[in-house]
Amino acid sequence: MATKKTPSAPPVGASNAIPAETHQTAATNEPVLTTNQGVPVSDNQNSLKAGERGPVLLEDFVLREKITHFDHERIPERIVHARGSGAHGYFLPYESAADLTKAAFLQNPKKKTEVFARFSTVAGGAGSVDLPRDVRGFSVKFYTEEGNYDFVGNNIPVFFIQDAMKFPDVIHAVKMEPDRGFPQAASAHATFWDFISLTPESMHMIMWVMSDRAIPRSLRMIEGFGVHTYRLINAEGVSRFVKFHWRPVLGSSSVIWDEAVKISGADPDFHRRDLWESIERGDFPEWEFGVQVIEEADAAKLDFDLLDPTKLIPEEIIPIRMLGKMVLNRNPDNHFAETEQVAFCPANVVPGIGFSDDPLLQGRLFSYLDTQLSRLGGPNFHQIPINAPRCPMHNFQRDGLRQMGVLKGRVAYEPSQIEPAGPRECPVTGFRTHPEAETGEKIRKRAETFADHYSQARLFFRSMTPPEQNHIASALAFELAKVEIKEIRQRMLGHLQHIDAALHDTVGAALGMEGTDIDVTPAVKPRDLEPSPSLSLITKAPSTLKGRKVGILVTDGTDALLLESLVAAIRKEKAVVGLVARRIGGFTDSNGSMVEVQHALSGAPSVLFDAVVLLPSADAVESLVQEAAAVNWVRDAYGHLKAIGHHAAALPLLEAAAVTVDSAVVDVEAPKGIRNFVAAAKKGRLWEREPALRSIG
Ligand code: HDD
Repeated sequence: MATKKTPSAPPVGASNAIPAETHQTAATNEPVLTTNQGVPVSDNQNSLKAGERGPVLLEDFVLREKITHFDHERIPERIVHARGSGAHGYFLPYESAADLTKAAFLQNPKKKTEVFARFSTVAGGAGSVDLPRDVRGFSVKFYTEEGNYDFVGNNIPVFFIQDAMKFPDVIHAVKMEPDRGFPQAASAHATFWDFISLTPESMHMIMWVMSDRAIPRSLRMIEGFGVHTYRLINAEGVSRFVKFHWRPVLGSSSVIWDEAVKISGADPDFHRRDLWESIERGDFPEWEFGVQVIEEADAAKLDFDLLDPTKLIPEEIIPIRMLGKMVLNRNPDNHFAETEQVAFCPANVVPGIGFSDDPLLQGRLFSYLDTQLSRLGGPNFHQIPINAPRCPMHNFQRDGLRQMGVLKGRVAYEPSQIEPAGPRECPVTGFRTHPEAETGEKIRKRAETFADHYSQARLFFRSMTPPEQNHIASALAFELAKVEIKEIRQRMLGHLQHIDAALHDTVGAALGMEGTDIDVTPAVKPRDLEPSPSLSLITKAPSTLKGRKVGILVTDGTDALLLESLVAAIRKEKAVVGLVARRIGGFTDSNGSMVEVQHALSGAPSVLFDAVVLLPSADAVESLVQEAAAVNWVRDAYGHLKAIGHHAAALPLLEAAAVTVDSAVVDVEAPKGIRNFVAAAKKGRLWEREPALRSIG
């Protein structure tokens, strides 16, 4: 039988091709960017808005097509924020916030609202590690009596870009490079810095992402920010602008980069495990929820545009008013059903909360529901238990993929004579958009008021303590050293010059590229703003061991009494003790009792603890000195600036690890030794130790 020849399909885009000349830029002969319909695009930087500071228009088919395509690029994992950890809990207001908002869940200090929170990294896949250098997502679904309100923010108060039109670009740049499929969960590669170095508006966020904020100690210790300006509207219809904040009650701490690298290997689930275990043991994470309030009439007095998501308002200028507290007190029953299938959406608001015209927010209002249609398999994902409102829900939407309800009746519309008693709109309790006057041309244009890209980057850097500044410089040197294209590094040095001359010089020297900058001309001359000490984690670090973990290295013959006193003192501070021995089976203490331990030395490097104590017996210490894992345990704790408690028998181990005794290396057998160790551990890290141990670059 003769084989039938299948005609080959025409190449995509070949048939009816528009003449080539309309698809080449006049200036450089590059191919013209088009939509998926082949329509040439005039502006790939700005959404279509009603006036340059106005809201984005639904008519913007270029934006909608670009975002729709992006939203559906990964199935079924989230295109961003794929790796997340979640927990259930509740929110309780401190007092009525009726002066600010009519939102029901913010009225009554006796009324708890159920919540589900999810924390995430942005760039990595669902199976990636917990501690890459990255932004953390901070999402909270409030199941209020007026429907679901979703807070969908980050642990950093500003963003890389000013317009949602650029979101697919920045995410494509940071994700693994499409041809080679690496690197996973890392911004230290050429495509990310290529995009960033050509996007001056990202410089403020870059300072944050290169700071220790991007490597948090625990999800229980991250701050949360709404990033955009939102509105709160009270019962009288008065609208005020707000910036939303979450503050962890435990205080904020970070790890340092060398720890992050080692933790990623020792425990890739470091954050997820920590959140899970703390809830299991009844040590419930808590956050305060607050707002910075800006009267509409005062918005113009700020020295930047409130609609620009690359800017923050220092707390020294507008303090945060705390509205209430969230407590996470229950782990999910099933990770997939809850943490994976939960769908957050910034468009899910309740009466009393409203949006601003921030063009990044406006794009987000479209993107989330759209992406969830494919991730969660159709338009009925609001019926999945974790997404379903806890209050009654009635409407005429019917059918569709994965419809779980058996909805009765003949009428699925209104008005209706057949079924006059169906659900009907209610002008009194129904959601109303704050009536804001909008004027202006339909236009793709970035407002002039968005043009200052360096002043707040400089403000952030100059608000840091010296160790924090050094870490930013080291992070930049680390990341840029991984960029093989010299011009990208040179252009970044050009930007750093406008942020801080010392930072620029330090990074330039660390890269060995002094004097090679590619000059960058700022659109607006950077200004010197008043530093904001509240932006520094070190400045506001609480003195506490609460929620932290102390590792105690034990061996056969460890002094039982000393161990008991130490454990009691540490637990009194509401910290967790982890006993580490060579074998997981346990050890025999000085009383001859067999004691269980939680960790084997080989699997529990000291990076997993916030402070350590060395309690080997005199007989066992020599064998530890021969053991790299034990020596590294001590050396790393010292290098990571932690408090180290010890007794006389441990001195050979301190010596083998080249530890120089300082105020955080404490003999726990000395008078008040345990108390002194606890005091040193409560300080977190001994920053004064760092300059002798680590240089930049
Ligand atoms: Fe987004 C997920 C936070 C800009 C589009 N985003 C997502 C999540 C968080 C944020 C926390 C994870 C939610 C979860 O746990 O399920 N995103 C932000 C913040 C932004 C931001 C704070 C800037 C201020 N995002 C942003 C833009 C767009 C998106 C500009 C698109 C126009 N984001 C998405 C998305 C995701 C998402 C593609 C992926 C998975 C999902 O929504 O459900 O729609």
